[in-house]
Amino acid sequence: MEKNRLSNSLQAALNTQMTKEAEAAQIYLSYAAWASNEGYGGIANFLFRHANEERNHMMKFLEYILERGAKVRVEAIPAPPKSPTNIQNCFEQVFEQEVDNTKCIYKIVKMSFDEEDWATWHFMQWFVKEQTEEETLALNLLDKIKIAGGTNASGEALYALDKDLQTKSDDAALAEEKTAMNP
Ligand code: OFO
Repeated sequence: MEKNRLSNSLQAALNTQMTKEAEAAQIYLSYAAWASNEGYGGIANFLFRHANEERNHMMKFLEYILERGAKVRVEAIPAPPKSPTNIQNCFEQVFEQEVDNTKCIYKIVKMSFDEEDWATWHFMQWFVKEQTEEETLALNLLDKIKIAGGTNASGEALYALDKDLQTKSDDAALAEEKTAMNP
């Protein structure tokens, strides 16, 4: 009896994405370590929390592949890129990394749509929303850094930003949750 409910192509794509989420976790981890070394404890804390989020995403893919009776392939994780040069560069790289991940997520959404694999399509919708949230969060942070002075931000402004990120929520409020009274 055939138990695998995924096509070969979706099984491969979901496995690749599982490793991509692990790679994202490593990238956040390396940026967090860099920020901590630079003395930005709050930013490091924020990035460490995000590394855990990405690891949770990896687990979601792993669990889903198993749930569909398919085979999990645990592979080597590519090394993260070199350390950022400053705080602005750090969050620019975070944003680019998230956009790149969104493109990979969209490819799987399209594949599942084309194959009429509605279970996978439905599973992937959680990631579509999550990516919008993560891109928004990175963009909001880049705005804050710009207001603080960008690459010329004063030590005082960076100190305030670092403090802010220590306790900042890990989620960004999305348009669908907003109202006229609560924009
Ligand atoms: Fe950056 O979020 Fe995973 O998918």
